Amino acid sequence: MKTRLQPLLFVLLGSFLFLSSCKKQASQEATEAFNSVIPKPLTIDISGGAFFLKSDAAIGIKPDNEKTRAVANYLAGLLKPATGFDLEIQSEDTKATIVLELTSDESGLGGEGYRLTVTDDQIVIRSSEPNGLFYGIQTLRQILPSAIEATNVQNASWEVATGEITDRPVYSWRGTMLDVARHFFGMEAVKRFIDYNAMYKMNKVHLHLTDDQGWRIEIKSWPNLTAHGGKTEVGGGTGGFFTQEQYAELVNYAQSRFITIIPEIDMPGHINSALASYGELNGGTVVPEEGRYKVVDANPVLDGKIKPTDLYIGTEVGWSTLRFEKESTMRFITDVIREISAITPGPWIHIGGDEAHVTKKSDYIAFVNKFTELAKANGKIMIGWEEIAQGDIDSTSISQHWHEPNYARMASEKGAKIIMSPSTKIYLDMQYDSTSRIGLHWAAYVEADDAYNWDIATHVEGVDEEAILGIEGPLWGETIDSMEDIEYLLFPRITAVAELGWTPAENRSWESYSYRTGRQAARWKSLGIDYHPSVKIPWK
Ligand code: TNX
Repeated sequence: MKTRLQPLLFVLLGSFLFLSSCKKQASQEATEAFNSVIPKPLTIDISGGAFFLKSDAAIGIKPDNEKTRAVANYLAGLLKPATGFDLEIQSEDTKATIVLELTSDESGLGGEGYRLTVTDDQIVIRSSEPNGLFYGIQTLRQILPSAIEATNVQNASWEVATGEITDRPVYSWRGTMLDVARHFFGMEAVKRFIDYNAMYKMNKVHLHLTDDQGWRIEIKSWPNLTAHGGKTEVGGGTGGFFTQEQYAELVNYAQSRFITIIPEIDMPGHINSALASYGELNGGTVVPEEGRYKVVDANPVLDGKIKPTDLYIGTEVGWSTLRFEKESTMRFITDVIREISAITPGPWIHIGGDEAHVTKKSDYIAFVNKFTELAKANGKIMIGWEEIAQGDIDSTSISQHWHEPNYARMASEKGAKIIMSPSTKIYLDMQYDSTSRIGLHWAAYVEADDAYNWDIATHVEGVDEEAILGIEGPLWGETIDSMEDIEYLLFPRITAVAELGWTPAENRSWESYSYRTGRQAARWKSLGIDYHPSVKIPWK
């Protein structure tokens, strides 16, 4: 009896062991998604199994505090529309289906770094700071099926391949700029723009709030700036502006996505919208001279007062200026910098400083020095476009390189910090090629590969690498007037900005990046993004 039953028992035991260890293998799709994250993570280890997100899943947070709750709520909100799941948040629970844990054990990865571990029954994201948890969530988003981005419930199997990703960024400054001055974009568009940046782990969004064509931020002590100066835009549309309360809402929205808003008030040039709003700021008539412009002192007078300039709806640059010697100018810049600083919790304020072609050089330098002093007095770090290197700047200022390598070297020699925005590589308003329906091409045509194939650290020879904070891709607004226009110029190039800023040069290659970018298209379609189907990318 004993001997006859034994083989049968072995067979039964064997098949039980086999069946219980026979976990599901990851599909090719989930495996590819795990390997296609943008920006490319530091290390990726794939272990072959599969995790499935189901409706009974919960999100565990540890420790349970305001910050981990906020991140968990963001995650639940992100997963809800496409899955239809109401994921409960469980306090101090490291056994939950998805765990978000703050732990000093991961401090080696820095505050923005994270470790994401997927096993067949659990997903754990660990970081030393909430920022890292948020970036881990962005990675999780990309390793879920692309249908996760849909705005209504999808009939999908929410599979994630098992494995581990450890990650951290190279640069602390990763961002883009949106010009809301040439054409105005309202709250909804700017929020979307912020979300697109968050998706690729960017941490700065710079808003170009004023220019010749429009003043877009309320200044309570100078109300006509927006009442009059905000009324139009390039081409003659109705323009618009943000109240200070709306601006605060944008700052908070960005902050909840670990993005700092950098407000730019462009001075002393690019200032016609202010000169058109207040005659007392108008320092003279601008006349063309040998293809450039010149300010003549003749002040047109109306009713005993200096006449303001006319509003401007064209696209020429470099023809307007504040006058340093005017008392009203000093009051104006003092008030504006004070009010902007007061509504901006972040440490930075951008004072423009570009293309002041009709400002006397000595006045320009005096302006930069005055801006530096005012920014400091208001507790802010001053950022300016590269030309500010001509002023007495030091390690407390930041210069944004866009065109002239000499200015970048000059800033570096003076000890200033540098943000890289070279127009020939990463100006997001440049056309991809001559057939692009919108965009400019004064700097270059910037195809997807041009935007990717360069390096922040080595782009300008002779700049101290330590001085470089990171990267910003500016989207100037002369030719864009809708969300579709923004998306067409932003996608796919935003992924190049993100990867250059995040991933070490030795981990980057065009072959890998273009493949991974090609796989983003399905996500962008789910999100309704009108991306440019660049011929350089192998779209999937
Ligand atoms: C130059 S770059 C400008 C902007 C224009 C842009 C168009 C810089 C600091 N100034 O005023 O909008 O080119 O590409």
